[in-house]
Amino acid sequence: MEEYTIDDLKNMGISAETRGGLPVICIRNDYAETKISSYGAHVLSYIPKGEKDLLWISGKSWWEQGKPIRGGIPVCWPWFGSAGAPAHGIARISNWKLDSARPEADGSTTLEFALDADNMYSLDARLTVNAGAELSVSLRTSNRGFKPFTLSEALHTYFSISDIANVKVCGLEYDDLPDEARPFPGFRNGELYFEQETDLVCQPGKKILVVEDSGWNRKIRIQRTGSHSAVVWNPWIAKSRRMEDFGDEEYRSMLCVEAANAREGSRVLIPGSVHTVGTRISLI
Ligand code: TA6
Repeated sequence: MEEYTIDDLKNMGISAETRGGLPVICIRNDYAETKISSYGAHVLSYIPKGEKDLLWISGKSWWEQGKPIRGGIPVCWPWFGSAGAPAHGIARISNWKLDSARPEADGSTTLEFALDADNMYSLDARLTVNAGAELSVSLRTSNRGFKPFTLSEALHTYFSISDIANVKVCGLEYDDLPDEARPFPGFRNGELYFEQETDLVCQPGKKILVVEDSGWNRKIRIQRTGSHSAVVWNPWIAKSRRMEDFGDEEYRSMLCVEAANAREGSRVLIPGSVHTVGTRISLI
């Protein structure tokens, strides 16, 4: 990481704090307050000036090494879900290095985190967060090894919502839904509503999806790049009760819409190749 003095960082609106036992970096600039833990390179909150947090964190989340934080933007890498063990990969339970921090000419702030190929997969990961009028997160994977690697991944964003009964997701087509989920009761007239557990790995979905929340009269725009899969998840009642780090009623206040490459959307990285997935989040 470039050498910064505490004053340098303070002048960039960057400060350090902790949550539970985990390190947290706080960015305050003219646009928003954003918090990120170097544990998992995990964006925890993004609060544009005058707005509510766009991201959601469980009141029952673990805040300890070796366990994933429940909420924010978990980095699922270098596999998605049960494509390996532990579920959703090693990135979200690893300590990343803060490689650089810089103010941008537009007044936003950029942090870069690194997870180096000393992990057993010969893969380098870089996560870049730009916090400004929008929140942009991108994950770059480099195959430093001598064998192809099948990469699956997600920027597993948990959005904060007024109530699950008040929201819908716009931008998915019927044919994007996984075969085994069709016909999906909540999918009507090109819009996805939530009336049951919803766990959809959609392929490919439009690059721009919108979460419309009539309860808070807000629309959250999600622009995916380098992402062939759009994952939409709400655990609903029974699964919420089964998760130790998730409140029984918390399914009402969150919704995941994820920029991913999963299942048939997985990417084969040949030696020396690089792949970047990104999500850009904003209120519209
Ligand atoms: O992204 C949806 C999903 O794969 C669901 O199947 C559910 O397992 C969710 O991720 C949360 O996974 P986690 O390992 O964080 O409990």
